[in-house]
Amino acid sequence: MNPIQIKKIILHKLVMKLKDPFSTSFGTFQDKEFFVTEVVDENGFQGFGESVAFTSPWYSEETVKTNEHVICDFLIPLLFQAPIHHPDEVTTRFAIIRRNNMAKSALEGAIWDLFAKRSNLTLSEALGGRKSQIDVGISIGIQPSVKELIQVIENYVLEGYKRIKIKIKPGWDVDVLREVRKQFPNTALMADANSAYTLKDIDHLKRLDDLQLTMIEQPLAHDDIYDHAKLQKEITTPVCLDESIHSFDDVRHAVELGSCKIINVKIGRVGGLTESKKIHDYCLQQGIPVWCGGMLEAGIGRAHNIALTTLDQFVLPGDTAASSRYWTKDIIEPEVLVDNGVIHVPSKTGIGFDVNWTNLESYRVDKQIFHAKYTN
Ligand code: OSB
Ligand code: MG
Repeated sequence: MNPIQIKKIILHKLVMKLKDPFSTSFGTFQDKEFFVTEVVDENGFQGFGESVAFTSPWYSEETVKTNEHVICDFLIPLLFQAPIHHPDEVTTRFAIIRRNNMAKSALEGAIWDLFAKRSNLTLSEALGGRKSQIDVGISIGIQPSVKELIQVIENYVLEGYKRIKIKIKPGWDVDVLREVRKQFPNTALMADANSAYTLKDIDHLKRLDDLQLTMIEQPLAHDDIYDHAKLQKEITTPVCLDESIHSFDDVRHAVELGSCKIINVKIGRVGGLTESKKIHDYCLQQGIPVWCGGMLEAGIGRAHNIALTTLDQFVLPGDTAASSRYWTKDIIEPEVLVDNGVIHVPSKTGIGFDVNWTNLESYRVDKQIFHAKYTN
């Protein structure tokens, strides 16, 4: 295939209001500000990506503003240096820039979509995915009361979600989960602490062991891999790492140390689909289950998550819930539908969904266009 000659890159800045605020141990989200990246090639094919960093550096150090700075001032110029033969080259080309994985991923994802469309493949096929439908779970934010939490869970269980994830923090953990387990004895349940605990809490976290949780996600520090290994030795609930994982090597270190038994893959956090696939392939070989995390994405990011989840080792339901769980109207059509806990993988090429420009423009607050000038 001829190399991709990028003609222009368009950065659409959007602000979308969440239907309901989403609360975690580190803060509450009311709306989502992010970029849709659009990469246009010499034939007029368009590839789309989404940036996932939030406005505040609570979950990770990247923010909407750092994404913009790094994308505009460093990454786009690197893409304009030379044509691209395969999306894997983007990761190599971006390696000169340290970290800033969410900024990198926003562009890399658009190039994967573009590459798949040029190749007349779905993004799932281009990545090597084989599932035609994926199982999904849902992540539930911290609620005002246990009663309300149980009501919310009840609704999602009735909708068919395959696994319920409950956000926890000190003071909203063991007792809440025990009550939930009592009400839902046969539902797959897990807890996400978003780094709210330390090794001093080992005895407290041991109290989760008899609740048959599928896993506890990121109990300890966001930048730790070592202490999680100490914790995992002391508790029977499987530990899953989220915030601590930024690369294939982080996964390798965590697996070699025994820091976790499960990996949450977020495409943005690890710098793109190429790195996600590398992590997937290693976990498949090591027998480590993986699942696809979420960053409250709009439709384009959601479509990328669906495609990634079609890879074999995504054996646990992810956080890719229906568009309607987050947004009154999404930026893609059709929007992402969940049918009894399952998403049917679209069969159109690339991400498999069309951009709904009317909706996208209704959320757009800024647009920047960059024209390619190849330097060699
Ligand atoms: O830790 O997985 C997380 C939302 C924002 C920031 C971090 C996390 C989350 C979620 C929700 O759990 C995932 C989603 O529904 O997109
Ligand atoms: Mg998490």
